[in-house]
Amino acid sequence: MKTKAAVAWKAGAPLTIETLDLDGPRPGEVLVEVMATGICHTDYYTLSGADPEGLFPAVLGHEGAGIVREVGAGVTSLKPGDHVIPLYTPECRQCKFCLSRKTNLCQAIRTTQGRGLMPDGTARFSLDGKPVLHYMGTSTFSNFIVAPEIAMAKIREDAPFDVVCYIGCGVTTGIGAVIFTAKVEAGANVAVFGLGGIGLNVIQGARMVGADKIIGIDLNPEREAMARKFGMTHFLNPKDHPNIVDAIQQLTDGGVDYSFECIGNTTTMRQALECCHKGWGQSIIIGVAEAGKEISTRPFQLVTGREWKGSAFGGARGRTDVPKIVDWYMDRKINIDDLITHRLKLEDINKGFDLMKAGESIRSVVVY
Ligand code: NAD
Ligand code: AHE
Ligand code: ZN
Repeated sequence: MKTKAAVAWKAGAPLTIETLDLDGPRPGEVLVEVMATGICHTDYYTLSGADPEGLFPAVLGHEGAGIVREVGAGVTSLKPGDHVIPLYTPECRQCKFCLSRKTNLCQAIRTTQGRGLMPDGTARFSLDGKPVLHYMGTSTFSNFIVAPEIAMAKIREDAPFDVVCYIGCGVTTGIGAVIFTAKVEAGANVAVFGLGGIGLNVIQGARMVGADKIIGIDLNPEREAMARKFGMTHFLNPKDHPNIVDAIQQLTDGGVDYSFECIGNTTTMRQALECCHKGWGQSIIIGVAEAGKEISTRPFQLVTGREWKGSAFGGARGRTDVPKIVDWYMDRKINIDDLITHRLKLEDINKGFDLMKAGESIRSVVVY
């Protein structure tokens, strides 16, 4: 079949809208009509050329929601008509990682996914007979996609696609990092570095679990009002507080119990660790840093009890947890609506990247 898609031809170049050929689902795979997709900073990161795994030409996008249109042989958990959120972190429930119960990082298809291919080592997209690669196993900047059954969370049918697509990455990553990775407890003090599409969800997660002080840090003063609406109690702009670690320690009698880095900058990663309370503070890295960047700190920071952790997809097990997060939205336990600042047509997708770079959007959503 044919599908309309925004194609990334090379690093740094705008996406172009193409009509691609799409092969149907093979055993264990499903064909999904993507109804809406968010634009995450990680899409920009890969498009910029900073991603060591970035491959071109490819169809980017990993924050979608849609409807199953066809299933391949052997698919048992999905049928045509099911509403789904594609998962860049699948959940096979069989691999060593899934069975460990210690991580959400299912590795069943990670190798081929990182090479822009389906599990059988081939691409389903092509143009003029030449393959166009998949991205993160999802490629939601295409109106139709093929992906493995284990990489689809089945969701309720009354959930609006143009909102819950954001649960495919940003909402789950932010809230999940608080509740699944850090397991923040009521009364804890929290610092959130970066108040964009991820950081604001960390803030709403921290408020959900009853955190005490929720300190937001961002260079963009425009982020303060939205962050306060989502539960931030204190705002610090590094332009006004050159020693941000000291400013956070002063606000919290020695440091926060938990910090979250939601920028992807190795300098703020270090600050996020060092603003944690001696003896027990934990810092969670969510931001994705560009190729070649490394983190550093004095080992004494760890010797004296601070812990450095990372979180991918909020530590969520997609097929299990994503449908629950959709329920939280439908039950009005979480607010997603206010974070979706722009809705665009696929033809205008490059504008979505421009808005992100200019700090003018929280989330732009492409509606097919
Ligand atoms: P975003 O562009 O919406 O937000 C980034 C925010 O950081 C902006 O508000 C910006 O003003 C602020 N910022 C930038 N530099 C800063 C600095 N030096 N000090 C203070 N604030 C600064 O991005 P997003 O979609 O929220 O993504 C944030 C990061 O999280 C990215 O690196 C993205 O790749 C990553 N990410 C990781 C996961 C994961 O699973 N680990 C999932 C999604 C996104
Ligand atoms: N290819 C990148 C890795 C980027 C990365 O860490 N991705 C996150 C999700 S970001 C979503 O917006 C992730 O899930 N990582 C775990 C994994 O297995 O990729 C690089 O830097 O190499
Ligand atoms: Zn993302």
